[in-house]
Amino acid sequence: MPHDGGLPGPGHAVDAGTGTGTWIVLPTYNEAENLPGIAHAILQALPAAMLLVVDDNSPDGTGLLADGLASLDGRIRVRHRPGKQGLGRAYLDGFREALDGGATSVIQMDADWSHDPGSLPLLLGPLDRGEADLVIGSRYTKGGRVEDWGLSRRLISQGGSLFARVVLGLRVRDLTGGFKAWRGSTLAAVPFDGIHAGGYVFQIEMTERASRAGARVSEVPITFRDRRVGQSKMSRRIIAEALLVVIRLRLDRVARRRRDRRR
Ligand SMILES: Nc1nc2c(ncn2[C@@H]2O[C@H](COP(=O)(O)OP(=O)(O)OP(=O)(O)O)[C@@H](O)[C@H]2O)c(=O)[nH]1
Ligand SMILES: [Mg+2]
Repeated sequence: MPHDGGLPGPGHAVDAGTGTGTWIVLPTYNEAENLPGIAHAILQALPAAMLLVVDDNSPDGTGLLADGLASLDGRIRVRHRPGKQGLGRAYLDGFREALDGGATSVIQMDADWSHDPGSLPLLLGPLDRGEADLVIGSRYTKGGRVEDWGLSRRLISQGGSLFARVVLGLRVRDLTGGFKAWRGSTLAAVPFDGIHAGGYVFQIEMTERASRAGARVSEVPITFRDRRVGQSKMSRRIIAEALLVVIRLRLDRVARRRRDRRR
């Protein structure tokens, strides 16, 4: 087994410089216009990394395009899923494959240029130096930024992060972002079962689970840009769901504590 499933520890150094042992998991749904460029930029930033595209049978042919890229470059792999099952499920599938493939660190990012491939070495830095087990590319830490967003979307995003931070008692400023670097052993220690797979909730819950398992979480500043081309999938329903699930997570935690006390 390439991953030990044990708790994170400082003894697991990774080589961040070129991305040796790093797998980047890139979920795609209708990203044909973005994929070739972003794949190229990712592997330019981390030439020794593996890039795993997880495509949900995109109607625009992103999956075929990914196969073409993979046939030209041995660092690129493609996981095809039969249909759109949401971002969270795509990530979990990709994480499993990366860990089974022996990844010592796993990066998750969007394919729409919101997450700058130029920040990849920065994201791996704290893992490499043994300072953290989960690094979050953060819009809301000192030096972090969001470009192109109007006031309402800013307020929703920042408010959502703040809400989750207070309700869950976590010390992370950007809980809803999806640009993260995981130490492989830390990711392997996070239970995937029963996780809420909806976009925002998924990001919050993964960080919550890692933190509960003892992972050291740190944030590095990023500049987040709105997607370059393609359709946004933001909706009121997703936001409402996220708020409710955060409250549920908190209640679950209280219930767990009570149960443990009774034992
Ligand atoms: N495999 C897979 N990828 C998805 C799915 N939904 C979204 N993605 C990808 O996940 C990444 C983030 O999704 P986005 O649609 O950009 O979501 P967002 O950033 O919250 O919203 P916008 O950027 O405003 O559209 C992108 O690379 C998408 O192509 C899905 O159901 N399956
Ligand atoms: Mg996006």
